[in-house]
Amino acid sequence: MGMFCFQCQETAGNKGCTIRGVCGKTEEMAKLMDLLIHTLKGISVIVVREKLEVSKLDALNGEMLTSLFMTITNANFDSDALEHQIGKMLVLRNGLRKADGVYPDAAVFTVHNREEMLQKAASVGVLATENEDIRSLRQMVIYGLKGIAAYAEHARNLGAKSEEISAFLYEALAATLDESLTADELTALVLKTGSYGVKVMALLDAANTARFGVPAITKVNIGVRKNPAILISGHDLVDLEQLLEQTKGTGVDVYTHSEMLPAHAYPAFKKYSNFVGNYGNAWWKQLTEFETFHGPILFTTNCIVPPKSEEIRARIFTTGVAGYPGCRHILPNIDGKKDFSKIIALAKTLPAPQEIEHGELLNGFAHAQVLALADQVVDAVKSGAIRKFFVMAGCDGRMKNREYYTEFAEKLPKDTVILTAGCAKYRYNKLNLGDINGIPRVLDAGQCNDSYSLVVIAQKLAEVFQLNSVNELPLVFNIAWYEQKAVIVLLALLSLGVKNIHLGPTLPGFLSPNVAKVLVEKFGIAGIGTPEDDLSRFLS
Ligand code: SF4
Ligand code: SF3
Repeated sequence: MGMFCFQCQETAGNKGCTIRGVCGKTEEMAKLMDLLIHTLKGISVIVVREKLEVSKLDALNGEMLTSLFMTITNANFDSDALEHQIGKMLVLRNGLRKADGVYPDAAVFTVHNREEMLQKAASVGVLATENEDIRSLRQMVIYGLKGIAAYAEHARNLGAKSEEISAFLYEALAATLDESLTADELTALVLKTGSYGVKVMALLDAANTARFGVPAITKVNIGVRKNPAILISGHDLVDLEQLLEQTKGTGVDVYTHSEMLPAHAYPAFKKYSNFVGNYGNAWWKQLTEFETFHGPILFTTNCIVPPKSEEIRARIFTTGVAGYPGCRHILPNIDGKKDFSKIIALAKTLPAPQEIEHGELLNGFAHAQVLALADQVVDAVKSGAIRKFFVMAGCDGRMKNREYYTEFAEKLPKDTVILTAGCAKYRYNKLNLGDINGIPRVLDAGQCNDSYSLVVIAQKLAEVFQLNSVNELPLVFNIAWYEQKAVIVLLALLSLGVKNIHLGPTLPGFLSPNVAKVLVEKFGIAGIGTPEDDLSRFLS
């Protein structure tokens, strides 16, 4: 078998991509990612075994996050960048080892070039773990760690570092090489991973709001103006801030795409008169939306879709962990500043975006804003005006079966409210579902990491209604997943004791039948059916 990857919801046949990723990942990239993860495990074993002080490993802590984040679905398609990162991590790893230490393969193997890397990778991938249940649990931990790393990297870019989270990354990665761990112990580690998911989302939430202010209800324009423009995608708000600073007064407008939409709700970005609005929809629509946008596109993180034409590739720039061969990559200076002048210069030579829709979207219902409306919300629940809340957070994707989420939202009775976060929202955020006594029926908390806000809101409601847990609220979790950040959001919810989560459009291919059974029996996890059947079940 050339490659094996089953980390995302679109994995081939819901079993695994073995020839080429449905996402566009090549066998070479898949193997380099396997080797990178193997290297990180080796580093982690050394850190844990030698009891190295994580507080003294700042540069390594950062590179661990970057490495994990680079392997998230649709973040980096550049084999050169992956090879470079493996080389960097091997140098760091070798500097940590004790001369007389006895270590596992991951901590000692050597490779000198890409060919040797690919050879080595063939024996260290996902399938190297033969027992399918242990494999499933180990991978669930690793995918959760990738999600944690993504959020921790964004927080780190804002100066918010957590040694506690880094220490857990080392502990958990090392544990995935520990042959003595039983399935029960690994299941406990999966839940512990989830608890660190809560911590990292809280860390990022605090870092974002400390720097950019508390998100407030905001109407976001979805039409266009007549100026040349840059489209910014991904999740990194520091990159957005630098782009807005550098474009102000240049005559070049800035629009958000996909997961960058929630940026409009932060007070810090409202002062930029060239920050026009959001263009388009979820990540996978980029294939057509980048054509009509006309201007350059900056990817700050996942999700990249391999561009259809050379013309579009020439307009795509990447930064941070994102990468695509042939697209220009922007590195930070030593002080973290990025020079976006090439993007701005290119924008000036290109036509303004073509309008594909017009109107406004309502945004900014993160926890502080919703809690400010708490009295109104509680009254609406008490009077029966709101019968039920549906948490429909997570990811969108290109598969046809995701039409379920649009239909589901359309069919929801008018006395129900959707709480959303992540790019899943694009399946229903333009449906004009109306409001209940002034409370919009779609409350959008922000990016996928802002699922944390939904947890805070749910916990607050449970407190107000004097309930023992959020499971007693009139609240249904109907989550859509695609990549590994959604995995950590799911694990975070499980670690908080949330039960009966519905996960779709398909259950993860990385769940072995036994592991799936545990999730069903212990946590009431279930898939989805038809919108009609599910609605009657949820509302009964
Ligand atoms: Fe396949 Fe998803 Fe892995 Fe891409 S990330 S290779 S689509 S499982
Ligand atoms: Fe979306 Fe990629 Fe997951 Fe951040 S942008 S939620 S898929």
